[in-house]
Amino acid sequence: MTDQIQAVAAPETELEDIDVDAPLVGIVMGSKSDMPAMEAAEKELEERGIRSEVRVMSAHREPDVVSEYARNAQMRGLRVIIAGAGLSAALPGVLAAHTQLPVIGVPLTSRTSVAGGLDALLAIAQMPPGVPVACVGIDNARNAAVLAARILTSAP
Ligand code: RP5
Repeated sequence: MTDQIQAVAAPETELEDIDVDAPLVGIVMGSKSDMPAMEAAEKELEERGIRSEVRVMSAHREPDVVSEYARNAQMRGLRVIIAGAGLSAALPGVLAAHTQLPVIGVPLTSRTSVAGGLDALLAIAQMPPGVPVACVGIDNARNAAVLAARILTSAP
């Protein structure tokens, strides 16, 4: 009898462990200086009722943090990652190297860009075959959020 009660109770315990408020979209950027441009993604997702989280981590300055975030993302319930970076914008590509989740890159016009963000756009878009990163327009974090919403609503 005790065993039967435990067998019935186990699934309830598992359900309690699932965080129903877990974010679906991770919004990541290479520097705090990217925040003003990337806030548009958070705002767009919020208006659509899509839960997101915002993190600052640099592919060049904190490669281990980026790798760990990407490796754990799917397990934590994330479904899409939006990654904004300027200059030699490695962040979206490095994230994509460590996760199977779709990654949407946002090239940013960093203060010290010598090419008005074109450097970041090429760094994000020109990924090697087999490791895709979607790329929206320069500073167009809002479009990244719209694309993330479309991915979320089209997946089964
Ligand atoms: C990139 O370098 C960041 O994404 C940012 O756009 C740019 C400059 O970073 P900070 O020097 O402002 O931290 O990695």
